[in-house]
Order: sequence, then C-alpha cells, then structure tokens
Amino acid sequence: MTETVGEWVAAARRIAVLTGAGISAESGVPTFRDAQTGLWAKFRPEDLATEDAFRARPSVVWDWYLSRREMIGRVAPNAGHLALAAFQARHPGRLTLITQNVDGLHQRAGSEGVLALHGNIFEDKWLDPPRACCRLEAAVPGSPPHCPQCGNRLRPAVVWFGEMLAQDVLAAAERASQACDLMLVIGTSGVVYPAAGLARSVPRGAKVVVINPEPTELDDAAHAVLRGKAAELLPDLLRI
Ligand code: BJW
Repeated sequence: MTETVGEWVAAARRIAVLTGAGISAESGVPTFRDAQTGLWAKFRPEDLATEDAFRARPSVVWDWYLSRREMIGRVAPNAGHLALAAFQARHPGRLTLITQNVDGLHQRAGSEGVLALHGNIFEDKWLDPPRACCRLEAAVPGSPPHCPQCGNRLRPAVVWFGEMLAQDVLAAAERASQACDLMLVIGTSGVVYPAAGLARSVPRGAKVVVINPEPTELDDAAHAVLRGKAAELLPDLLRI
C-alpha cells in the first residue's frame, strides 16, 4: 500500500496535508490526548484548554502552558517535519501544510506558509479586549502576566475549545482542501472540528490517506490507511 500511495504522491498536482499532534510525537512532544505526567497527571488537557478553565484557575492553566513551552523549546523537528519541508522546497507551490499543532515544529523545520489552525503556543494575547493601556511589552510578569493599569491578563494565543479559529487561516485551509487531488492526514485522532472536517471536504476523485499507528475517526474517509509512525513513513513517501 505504501508503494501505491507513493504513486499517488508522484501524480498529485495539489497536495493538502493536515497534521496533528502525532507528527511531533517522535520529537518527544506528548500527543494532546496522551496521559500527562508529573505535576500535570491529575489534569485532562481537554479540561485545561478552555477559557472557562483559565478564568477559574488562571495560574494553573498559565503554568501548564509555561511548562509546555519549556518542553517544546527543548525538542527539535523530526524526520517527518523535515520530509514535508524538503518536499515543499523541491516542489514549490505543490503542497499546502495545514496543522492543528501549536508547537511551531513545522515552521522550525523550514516549511513555508504553514496554516496553523489552532495558533501558536509561544505567543500571548490579552484575555479581555485590550484597552489603550494594555501593551504587551508593559505587562507585569506573573502567573499570568497582567496590565499594570487595568489588570487585564495575558493568555496564550492558541484556540481553545468553544473559540473561533482565525477566519483567514481556516478559509485558506478550506480552499486548499477543496482544491487538492491528494490529502495526507497525519498523526491526528480526527475528533476535533472544524479541522477534522477538512478531510471530508476534498473534491470528488481526490484521494485521502491517513497515516497513523492507531485507528482514527477519519479512517472511514480514507482511500488508504498507512499504519505507522509519521517520522518513519514520510521520508520514503515524499522522497520524489
Ligand atoms: C502518531 C504518532 C506517530 C501518535 N506518527 N501518528 C462538530 C461536531 C462536534 C463538535 C464540534 C463540531 N464543531 C465544533 C465542535 C466543538 C469543538 C470540537 O471539535 N469538539 C470535539 C472534541 C467534540 N471544536 C471547537 O470548539 C473549535 N471551535 C469551533 O468550532 O468554533 C466554532 C464555535 C464556537 C462556539 C460555539 C460553537 C462553534 C475549536 C477547537 C480548538 C482545539 N484546540 C486544541 C487546543 C489547542 C491549544 C493547546 O494545545 O493547548 O487543539 S484541543 C487539541 O485537539 C489541540 C489539537 O490541535 C487538537 C487535535 O488533537 P490531535 O492533534 O488530533 O491530537 P490527539 O492527541 O487527539 O491525537 C494524536 C494522534 O497521533 C493519535 O491518533 C495517535 O494515534 C497519533 N500518533 N504517535 C503518527 N509517531
């Protein structure tokens, strides 16, 4: 089956790639739904990644993001990220990379034009609409930092459950999905929408390939499922 998918890659003129946490697993970043360890073992990520959780326990949620920033800062892109970036460099304009990941590893691998649906864990924004006094550079350090004038708090610039995705980023991802003749769905459980819906929006005749060591919610949309790890399969699949 890998050989057939390799032929689809070679023949495809417009490839859309949707990645999730699994592509960063071999860099050492735990997937979103993995059991957490250490201090965070008693929390479910789904219960921390919401505005309600941040308002109820701002220091717990801020410190969770801080610990993830530190951990991601210590790891490097793996062979999967690098294979995608190298393919883009060899075939300009042929592959659009859509990611649900907030870790920035695709960008660090050298991928261009990454559509980061769920934001960037290393950036901050204001929790409440910023007033004239709210300046990022003036924020008072803390857990979380805050505006010295009005007390508005900083939060990570990621998309939490119940929040809208950036409309321009989502629209670009929809355009790429609806125009592709091949979509690779890599390392995502496929449970979070609207990202997962992209794999079901490809044109009639386009091929969808799921790459994941475990079953996913998107397997039924796939013309081929490659059961394996992204960093092991992608270098070979994208070698042309
Ligand atoms: C490997 C591997 C290896 C391991 N190689 N693979 C339609 C139906 C039902 C619900 C909804 C719907 N539309 C919207 C919703 C609600 C909600 C949602 O989807 N809920 C579902 C969970 C039921 N969606 C939203 O709220 C979204 N907003 C929205 O829709 O706005 C409109 C609206 C607003 C208000 C009211 C109504 C509508 C926002 C979603 C934001 C998601 N944000 C997060 C957190 C980001 C910040 C952070 O990181 O802290 O994004 S949640 C989390 O899930 C994170 C991830 O990007 C995302 C996806 O997770 P992913 O990547 O799939 O990770 P895992 O862990 O689930 O899976 C990893 C996979 O890797 C596994 O399959 C492994 O097997 C595999 N793997 N090793 C390859 N080596």
